[in-house]
Amino acid sequence: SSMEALSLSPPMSPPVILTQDELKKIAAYKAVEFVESGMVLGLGTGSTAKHAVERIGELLRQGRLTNIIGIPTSKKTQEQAISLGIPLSDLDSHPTIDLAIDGADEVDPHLNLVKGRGGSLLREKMVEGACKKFVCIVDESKLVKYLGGSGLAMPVEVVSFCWKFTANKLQNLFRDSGCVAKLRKDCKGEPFVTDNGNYIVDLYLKKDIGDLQVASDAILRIAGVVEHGMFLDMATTVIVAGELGITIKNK
Ligand code: ABF
Repeated sequence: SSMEALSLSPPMSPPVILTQDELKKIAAYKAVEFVESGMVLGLGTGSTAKHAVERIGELLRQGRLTNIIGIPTSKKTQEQAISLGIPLSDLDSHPTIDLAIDGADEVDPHLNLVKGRGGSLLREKMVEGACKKFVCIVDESKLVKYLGGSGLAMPVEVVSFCWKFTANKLQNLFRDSGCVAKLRKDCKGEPFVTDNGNYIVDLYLKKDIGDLQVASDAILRIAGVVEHGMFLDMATTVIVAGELGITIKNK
């Protein structure tokens, strides 16, 4: 009978729902599998990259990795790496990096990224631009159809000098996309200051900004802009952790 059939079938295990932080950790640990002894490593910033840095520290401690040199992408990551005993250096001494592992705020279908909601986009762009391989690690919530598509900020680092002037130029540049430019504030309501002593203007877009390379060039031509958070054609691999497993996308 159908009752028997039911009782003979294996017990149904309850679905395991992973938290977003667990997904971030899964992506991070997977990326660290690409790390080999002797590598110069770009160490990312943010709650996802933090898991990767922690894991690298653990493997070093266990002697399963040796001779690693880390190049941190922020003061925060620098502190974390020091606390884990990861030997550090910088781009001046190591202008070529074997592999960087870092998170992102958005990933589009071509593996272009938005980064910088954590505020470290300039150092990230310098370090990840100097890498032979850049493995980006995200949970599936970061996937978007087009950059800006999450409705969250597209960050631009600007000098503090007359930031309103620069913010207005940025807003005008993307007025056809309904752009609103806002100065980022810290928890005390003061302007957020980056590791490089600059401000961040967050761009909010209502629709896509068209050709990303054209947009990038136009942003960088505005005097007062230091760097923007679009990372175009930089990620060589994106590891996405989702409820149904890990997806690895290669360029
Ligand atoms: C860094 O951390 C930044 O480029 C990005 O803004 C942020 C992502 O943070 P999280 O991993 O905490 O979502 O990768």
